[in-house]
Amino acid sequence: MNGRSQYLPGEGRVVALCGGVGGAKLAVGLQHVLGERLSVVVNVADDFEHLGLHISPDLDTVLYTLAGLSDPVRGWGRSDETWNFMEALKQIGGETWFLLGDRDVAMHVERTRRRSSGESLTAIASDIARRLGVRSVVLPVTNDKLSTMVDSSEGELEFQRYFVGRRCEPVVKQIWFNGARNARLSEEVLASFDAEDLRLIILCPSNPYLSIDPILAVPGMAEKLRATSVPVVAISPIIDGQAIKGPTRKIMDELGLEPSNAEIARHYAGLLDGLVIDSADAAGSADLGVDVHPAPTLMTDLQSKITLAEHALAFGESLRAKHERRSRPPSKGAHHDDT
Ligand code: FO1
Repeated sequence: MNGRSQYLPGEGRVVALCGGVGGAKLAVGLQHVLGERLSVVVNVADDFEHLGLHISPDLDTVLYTLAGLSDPVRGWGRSDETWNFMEALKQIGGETWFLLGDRDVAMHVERTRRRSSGESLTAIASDIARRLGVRSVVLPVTNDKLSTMVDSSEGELEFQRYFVGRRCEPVVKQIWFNGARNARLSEEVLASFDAEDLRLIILCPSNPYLSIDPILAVPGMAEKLRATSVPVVAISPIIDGQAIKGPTRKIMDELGLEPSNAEIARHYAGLLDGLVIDSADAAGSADLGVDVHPAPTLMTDLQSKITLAEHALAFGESLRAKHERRSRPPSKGAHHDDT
């Protein structure tokens, strides 16, 4: 399928559910095609308090990436960063396991100040997005506290302690989301799903277990996906039988899951109409239980991000006709872990 010929630019809105680095790459491609018609709903379960600051890693990754300010090598933080703050902190014996660049610190200080004075994460993100020249709408999934927790070979770890502090080395036994039971979808997120001209919902190729599941864990989100009258399309993080990005493969192994598109389709069962898989995995993908669209999913430069976005949008359009009358089975995924 040629994405360009089948998507109708200029019509309707698209909502994308997104984690950090991997998902933000696709968001860049989607923003290029859709501009302000894109709403990116971002995971906030990686957020934590550190050095007295409220850090929102995935939100900042999406904001910096869509503003063209992110570091192209790390994927997180800002490009042209300096590290005087960290060096000075180290000198006086402060905590340095989590790196905060000098420019990035401004974001955390300002967000912390505005939250203390009563502003919501949503309002702050929206204002900062505008100031940074981001064209799309960037929405934290909730303004409430939501925290990914990892039960590991080293006991219970808060997400950033596992991910950054221990570099994902401990064996993962279970993942859950503290606060999920009481978290509420923000009004702006609800409005983005209820928009009359909503045309498509996309699950970005973020880590399903660490980045998309916490979004789905907020009460009402999975129901929105099941009940929506527009197609829901996910982009698989599997390329050539491997999970390309970060610790996805390791976590799947540890949770006893095979790193395959079949497993990704099973994980999102009941929520999806279609799965974009990598062209390298096209053979043997007929029986995944959802419509499948092969495309080049490795995003190395701007053009590959735009091309994948165009494929996802064109695939979504092709599913709209089929989608008129459908009845989805209940989700098999248990997305409401809590303590
Ligand atoms: N990731 C790292 O691997 N090491 C870091 O020191 C680190 C610092 C950091 C600071 C601000 C920020 O917004 C993100 C940062 N990240 C860092 C990335 C981030 O913690 C993870 O990639 C995500 O939480 C997973 O999506």
